[in-house]
Amino acid sequence: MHPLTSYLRRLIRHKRSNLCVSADITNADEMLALARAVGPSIVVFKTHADILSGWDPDPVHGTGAKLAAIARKYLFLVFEDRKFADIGFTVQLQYAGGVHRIVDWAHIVNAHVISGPDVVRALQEAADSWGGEEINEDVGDAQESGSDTWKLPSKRGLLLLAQMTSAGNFLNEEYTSNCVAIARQYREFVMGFIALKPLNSQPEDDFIVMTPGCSLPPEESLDDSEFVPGSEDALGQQYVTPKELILRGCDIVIVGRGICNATDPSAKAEQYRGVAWQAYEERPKLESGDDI
Ligand code: S5P
Repeated sequence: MHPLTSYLRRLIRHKRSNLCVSADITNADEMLALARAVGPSIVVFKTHADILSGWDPDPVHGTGAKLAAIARKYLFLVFEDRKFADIGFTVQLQYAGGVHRIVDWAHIVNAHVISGPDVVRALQEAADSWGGEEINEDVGDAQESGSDTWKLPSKRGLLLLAQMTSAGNFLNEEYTSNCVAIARQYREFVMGFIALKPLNSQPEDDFIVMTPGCSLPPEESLDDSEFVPGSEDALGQQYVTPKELILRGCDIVIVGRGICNATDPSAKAEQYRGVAWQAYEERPKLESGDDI
């Protein structure tokens, strides 16, 4: 099993959380404030670095280093939702270079395999060339949250986009199974998938599944910041409840606007965590190792 997958599975049980908050907001300082606010309730924090104004690129004191420090304090993994999709040479530059230097601070990234399997090999090479040492500025609240028990694996991980939530997308069954085949070739780097359901089918498969398009039914919600499950937003995003996703066997539910736009994001994250965790405890234990 990928070391970050086993780390994540332990975190899930420790924090009683299957929740990933997606920071779909557009200012770097607000993104860091959100990470602190929802930190206690989540196991993964998902970013879109390229939508943020005010990104500080300093490798030691900048936004990425601060986010990594907050992640260490509250015990969660950082997932940069970069959706790499280019030729191998280019994705290596996008992963390790530019303003964001994603590999320095994001434990997990994701990729489309539309350009073929070499995108995975290229990202793996870039991850392997990365020093393995996180440079975390001490941002005041970044005390070491744990002993060796929570020592982060020094490896980076990749999720493949095997299915999507947007209406009319082209990721059909054949594409999904090709994705799984590529993941099997690169087990030491690929942790799993963005998908709508678990995709493990062979005994040695231990891929994790993270699923967006998640929203609470209006009658259960603390406020009106989300979309109605079973319906779409104005741009084709399709929603399912956290309970249904977890009962299907998904490991992590990803929630963006339902939490980011809430009156009280930290209370809302805690509500999502509770609902998803209750479903997780109710579901029969799967063979994928989620109860190990
Ligand atoms: O198929 C997908 C894959 C992803 S990563 N559908 C998605 O919605 N996402 C991301 O999840 C999307 O980029 C956004 O950041 C988040 C969903 O946000 P929400 O506001 O709809 O919960």
